[in-house]
Amino acid sequence: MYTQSFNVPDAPGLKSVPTAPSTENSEAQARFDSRLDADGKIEPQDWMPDAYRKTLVRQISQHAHSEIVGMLPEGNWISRAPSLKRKAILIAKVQDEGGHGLYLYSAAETLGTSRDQMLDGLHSGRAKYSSIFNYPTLNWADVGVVGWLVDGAAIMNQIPLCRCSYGPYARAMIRVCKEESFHQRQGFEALMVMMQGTEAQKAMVQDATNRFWWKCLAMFGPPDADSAHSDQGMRWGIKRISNDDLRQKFIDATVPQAKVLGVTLPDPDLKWNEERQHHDYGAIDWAEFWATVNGNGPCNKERLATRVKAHTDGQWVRDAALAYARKQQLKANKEAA
Ligand code: FAQ
Repeated sequence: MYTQSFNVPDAPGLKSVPTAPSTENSEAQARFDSRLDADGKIEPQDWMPDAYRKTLVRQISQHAHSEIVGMLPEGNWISRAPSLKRKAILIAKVQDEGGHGLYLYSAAETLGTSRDQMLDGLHSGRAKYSSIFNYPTLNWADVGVVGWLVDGAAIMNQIPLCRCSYGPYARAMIRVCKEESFHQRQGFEALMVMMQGTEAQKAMVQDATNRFWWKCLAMFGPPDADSAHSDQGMRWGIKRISNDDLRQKFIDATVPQAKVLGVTLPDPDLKWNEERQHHDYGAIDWAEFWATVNGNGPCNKERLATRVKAHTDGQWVRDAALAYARKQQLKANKEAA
């Protein structure tokens, strides 16, 4: 389905470095520009323009927040999974998402921000996380559809990020994509089983697909024409493929999967366009997307409240870890004296 081998060329003409280099440090800027021109990596110790650093902190921290908030809709079903096997798979998957958050927070920390600062951004509502996690998971089929479509969309977006110009982010993405690829397959397999079951089970899968399809298309971000960060992100080699192009690739890859599964994608305008060699599709409700991104989706308040409570309840763990580290340090100092 989606594997590390999924790759596509960069959008032509968009990867060149900014035409107006900063005057703050022209020699370092020239080195930075030529590294990007040569498709090389920028590492934490390298000089980089402030705006590049800020963009990375914004994107990587939002991505990390999405992973840990993304644990909540699926975590909701761990205690109600229909079998021991499904429960074990789901626990492992949710745990993987927490791990992805950790790789990503660590990658962002190399840019000079702290975990506390990033979490403060999330908990105060200043920082964004993916819109998709503000929708509820109402039945067991939703868990399968999250794996199939949400992880599927996430991989489509993340595989180009394995070639991102910032080394720590690119390397984190390689591991994340391998795990997401397993997540997507397990979701599809769980749905295949349900589609061979009773009429009621098949109806649950169709209902979950109907509710998640359009929200997954919006995960790729606003249309290119309205995407504030795309042009600069592409020039810096952070983004490699535009929001609309990734969305189109996701649709083209998912249509045949829906056929195999036996579900209908809820878009009467979805059809193959011979001339474009792509599927045409209907209009996405961007007003609903922005309302959700801006805090007014069905579960925004619940998600944030759950995260804040988990953080507050975990204070004693962080205190204990720090006390233990201090004790070990004192012991080491004594032994060295
Ligand atoms: N939701 O100018 P652009 C996952 C914001 S991980 C919320 O196009 P950009 C794993 C955007 O931040 C899913 N906000 O922005 C999993 C910006 O606002 P700002 C997360 C969105 O950065 C699976 C404004 O709109 N993946 O699912 C969204 O160039 C299952 C303008 O947009 C990543 O984060 C949205 N959908 O492109 C876990 C991947 N779209 O910051 C558990 C890395 C846009 O100015 C279970 N991120 N916005 O206030 C990216 O590739 C990019 O940041 C995009 C947005 C493509 C998301």
